[in-house]
Order: sequence, then C-alpha cells, then structure tokens
Amino acid sequence: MFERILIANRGEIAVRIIRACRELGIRTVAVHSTADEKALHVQMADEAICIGPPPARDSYLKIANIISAAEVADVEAIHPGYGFLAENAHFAEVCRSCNIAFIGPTAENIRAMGDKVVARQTMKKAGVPVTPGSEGVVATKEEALEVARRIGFPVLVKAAAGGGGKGMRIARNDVSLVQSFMTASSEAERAFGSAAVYIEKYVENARHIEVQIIADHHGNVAHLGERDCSIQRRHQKLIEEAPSPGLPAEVRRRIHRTAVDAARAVDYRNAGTIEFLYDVESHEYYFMEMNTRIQVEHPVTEEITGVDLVKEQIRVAAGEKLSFNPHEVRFRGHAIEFRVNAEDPYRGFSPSPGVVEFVHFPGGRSVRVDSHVYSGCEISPYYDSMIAKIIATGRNRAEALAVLARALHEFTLEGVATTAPLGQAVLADARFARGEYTTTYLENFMQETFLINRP
Ligand code: MV4
Repeated sequence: MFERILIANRGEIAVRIIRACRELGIRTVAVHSTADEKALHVQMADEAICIGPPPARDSYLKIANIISAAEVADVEAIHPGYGFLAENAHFAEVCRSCNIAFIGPTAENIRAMGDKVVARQTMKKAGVPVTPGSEGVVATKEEALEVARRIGFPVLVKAAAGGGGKGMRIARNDVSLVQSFMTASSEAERAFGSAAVYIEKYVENARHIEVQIIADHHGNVAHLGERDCSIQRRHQKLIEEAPSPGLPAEVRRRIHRTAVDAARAVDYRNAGTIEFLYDVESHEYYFMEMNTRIQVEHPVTEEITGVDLVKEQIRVAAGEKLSFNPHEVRFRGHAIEFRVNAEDPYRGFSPSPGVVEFVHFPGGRSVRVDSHVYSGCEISPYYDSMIAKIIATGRNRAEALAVLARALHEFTLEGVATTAPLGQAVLADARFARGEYTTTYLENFMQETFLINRP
C-alpha cells in the first residue's frame, strides 16, 4: 500500500479523499492556490504545498506545478478527485512517466471514453445499446439533415469532445437543425477546441441512470448498482438517489450486466460510471457516455452498498484486488443526496461567493454531510459553487426522503445564498415523492411551482 498520496484537488472531494487516506494510514499532501490558504483540505492534510495563484488554469490545472509538488513531497500516488485534471489523459501519462501512480483509470481508458463518438462506436461494437444516430462525426449541415431524415426528429446535436451536456442542442425540424448544427459546432470549437459534432435521436421522457463500476488489475469488475441523476438543471445535478425509483427489476439486472460488459470491453480499470438514458415508455436503455473518474454523487452508492469507493480506488491503484467479491455485493435500503450550491435559485442560480458567517450542518441518524465549509470560511468566486452534499438514508425511499427533508430543515447557513430552499421545495412536491420524474422535471418544476411560490 502507498505511504503518501498527493490530492490534486480542493473542496469537499479533497476532504473526502484525505478522510479515506487517514483511515488507511496513508499520509496526505494537499495542494492549494493562494485563494485556498485557509481551506479545510489544507488544514486536514499532513502537508500542504502552494501551487499558484487563484485561477485554476494557473494552479489546480497546472500539471508542471502539481508534478513538482509531488516530487518535492515524494509521494507515490496522486488522486485527481473530479473535475480539474481527473479526465486528462495527458496528465495520467505524465504521472506514469514520473513513476507516480495515477489513482484512476489508464490514460488509454480516459482517451477512449473522452471522445464521445469513439466511445459510442466502441460500445456499439461491444453489443451495448446506443441511441439511433450518426455513425460518426457529422461534418456538414447536409449530412446532419440526412441523418435526421433517417432517424426522425427530434434529434440532439452533441459535441464529440463534450460530455455532461455541454454544447448540446435539440432540433425538432430541418430549420432548427441547421441552426443547431452551426451553434453546436462553434460552441464546441470555443469550449473544447474541436468543432466536431455528432447526432443522436432525442429520447423524450427519459431518466438519466448511471451504473457505478470498479475494476482492479486482476480481472475483477464489479458494478455497485445504479444511481438516478434525472433531477438536473442545465446539466447541473441537484439531487441523486440510489436505487433508481420505479426501475423494473428485470431492466435493473440487465443495465447492471450491460455496464459490466461495457467496462470489460474497454479493459477498464479503477472507478468509472456508465451513463444510460432510460426511456420510461419503451423501457429501453441506451449508453450515453462513460465518466472515467470518481463522481460527485458516489456517496449514495456507498451508503446502499457499504463499499468505500475512494478506498477501493486507492487499493486498486496500489495493485491490490478489490476488497470484496463482486458477486457478494448486497444492496440495502435507499440513499438520496442533495447538492448545496452557493447560488441563488431565485436569481437564475447566480453564484453567491462571500464569507460564510455561520454554518450548522444537520446530523443525527442516517445523515451524512460531505463538505469543506466551516463558519467564517470564504466561498471563492474562482471555483465550483458546490459547498456541501447532504446524504440521507432509509430502509426505503420514503424514509430516506423524510430524513433528507428533516436534514435540510436543520441545515443553517448565513452569509451567502444557497440552493437549499429549492431542495426543500422539491422534497415537498408530490410528483417527486411518487418518484415519477424524468430529465425535464426540474426545469418544469422551477417554472410551474418554485418561482411562482417564492416567499
Ligand atoms: C440525451 C438526452 C436525450 N436523448 N441524449 C445530458 C447529459 C449528457 N450526458 C447527455 N444528456 C442527455 N442526453 C439523447 N439522445 C437527454 C439528456 C439529458 C437531459 C436533456 C435535457 C434536459 C435535462 C437532461 C438531463 C439529463 C440528461
């Protein structure tokens, strides 16, 4: 096992990784920008190294600075967390060439799944269902129209180098398709440096269901069940839960099997998530993309399986076998996570950086809080606005929802606006309580209920 690990991240995920390391008896090295000198991850780690000024491109994204810190601190491994360099194949390669273990998949895994067109083709070849769509990149508007005629409207234009819905456009007719094709390409060019786009049939009334995978270097691939991440706004998730409500048992078994097959098809290593779109009318599911990192919402999976995903990631990267038998994973009860962002949901989710004058996190039975925020800390405008994840568990969904509602009621934060009121409103909604929601639920709920009933 490693003796010393560097955490190339900040915020709650850096704290989460440091906690796992301490339980494993591994010494931790934090890195931080000058804006994060007083950050919790810096205080919690055994050592901390400043790697640059506040903008992420000059600090948390600066590979040379992070590798220098790793060399100076003499670590054996780097955990990238999520975001920043987590899905940067070049960074994984640099780590390998410096003899530092990258706690994540191989550079080849990251590269293969990073190009969404290649990922789609790879999965299709492996027998994984994908949405009807273009064979590969669509180069011209004429070709886009041809694909749409073949598969039928509505269609989605997606960026090949994208992911997470960035640079995605819906088109319902020829005119809007030409428009979408142009805007999606130029957006993709600006955001990812590649204008390449592809086309998929737009599946309406779908749920975003993702399956957690972890694979070691000894041929073991385990799935840890699915999460439902359909409650999102502009591709920012608000609530995630496990298991997915209302998924027929037979579909659930198949989607888990498919995810394991998909991971095996690409010789996947370490933790990863396969995203599917589940059509609630036809009960068909389709591969969307694979995320080659630990995800924000991993705690709901941990809560229903008892597996510590970050510890497993570290064990796998150190060459150990999974600590459990993939065939003996038991799923127990229900877990639901609410993301608290320092954003004002009444003002278009505008970021609300500033000083947290006071914070009190909920506690008690069945509540877990993953956060880096403390009374008096500063929420920096430079980074992600997520300030806490509140995770509730129960023997069933109704219990977990009641615990989460109680936890959000207890949660107190003064100084900056947060998304907590929106969470309370969703939990009070009868349709959400019935588990009858799809990917369009949150935007509709905002317009039809939340914003017109504002206090
Ligand atoms: C889709 C889709 C419907 N049909 N693809 C969003 C995140 C990224 N991984 C892909 N996403 C979607 N892809 C097809 N062919 C629906 C989503 C989607 C979504 C779309 C509109 C509004 C909210 C959404 C939430 C989750 C997923």
